[in-house]
Amino acid sequence: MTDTTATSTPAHAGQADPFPVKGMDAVEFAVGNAKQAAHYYSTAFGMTCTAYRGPETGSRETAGYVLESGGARFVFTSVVKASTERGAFLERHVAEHGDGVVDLAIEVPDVPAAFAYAVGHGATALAEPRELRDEHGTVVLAAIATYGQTRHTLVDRSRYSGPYLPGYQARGPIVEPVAERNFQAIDHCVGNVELGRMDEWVSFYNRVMGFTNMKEFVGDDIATEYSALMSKVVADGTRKVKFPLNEPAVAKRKSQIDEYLEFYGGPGVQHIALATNDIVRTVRQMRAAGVEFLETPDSYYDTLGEWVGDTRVPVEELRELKILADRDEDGYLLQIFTKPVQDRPTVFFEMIERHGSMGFGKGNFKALFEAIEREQDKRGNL
Ligand code: TYF
Ligand code: FE
Repeated sequence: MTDTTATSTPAHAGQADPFPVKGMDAVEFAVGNAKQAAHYYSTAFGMTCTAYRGPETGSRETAGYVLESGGARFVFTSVVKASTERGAFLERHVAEHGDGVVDLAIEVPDVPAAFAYAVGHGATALAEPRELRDEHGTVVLAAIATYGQTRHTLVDRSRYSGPYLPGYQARGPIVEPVAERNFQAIDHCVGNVELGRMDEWVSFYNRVMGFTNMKEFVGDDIATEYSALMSKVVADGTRKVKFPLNEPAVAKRKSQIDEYLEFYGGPGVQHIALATNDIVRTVRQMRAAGVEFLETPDSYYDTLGEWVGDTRVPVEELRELKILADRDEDGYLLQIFTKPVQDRPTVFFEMIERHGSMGFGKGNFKALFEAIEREQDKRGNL
């Protein structure tokens, strides 16, 4: 965790950003049963279903549910009856990986320009720029490949006022919405890649999207001691889109990243971090709804005050809810991690409340990785 390339300031200060982005557009999951996933993310995560497509709306191949919480948008897609390449791909994706992320869609101001830049710098094109129209206007889409079977759709919805995309119809919530939303934005999306491949994927984002490295990373020293992973973070010039990338490290025990790669069947999205402005209320609400979070030992809280100092939330309340805290030169953050949200030990979520800190909680890596290792041990993974 040595700081070499400190870049908290916008990366392209004074220069034109080579790949301007507006933010994350959506995270799309391919799942075995989108109807039930939509219900879980409504009841357990407090998200609101806003749009749907399926056989009833003329989509014979797939059913898709759009769920929102503030500016965070998830889409859950299941195959009803495969009839195209995409349907067959989604069916295979679920068979091979279980429920998982197929698309980290990014909103950009100019899709043809972004696509041309990415492909011109070596990205694999998955879908050429195309316009989709309905009575709500026009959306422009294109797609490029990233790690594993994951892709980045590039979206321009500046001339569109519909609920999501042409083909989706607005619909009401599945359950009575929570009084106050649990989170309002996607903070970062983390990818797990194979041993020795992390730097290639960091270069991919540097080259293809002009993303630059953030200063926080897990290097060799930490990797072998306890984390069993290496990690670097790339982000766009405005730091709205942040993609940490992990690879397994050879350490004392089986890496949590190796476990992921084995059970997911290859590289893919490991966790999605969701920004909340009241992590206490969020965690109370999600725990009450049955969401399981990683445990943190009491000893963590016995010394927390000494190095983190005062935070908005008293240490005793952090201890009660097992929320972690970290501080750096810019401020502090509060964070907590769910256990995997499917039977495979693969995708999980993080809730994060930032107060100035642009970091990822490196002061917590030891406590966090020990908590993950206790879960690995329960699964017989020693
Ligand atoms: O996104 C991050 O970097 C933090 C820390 O397996 C982290 O959330 C890194 C690796 C991991 C779990 C959390
Ligand atoms: Fe994270």
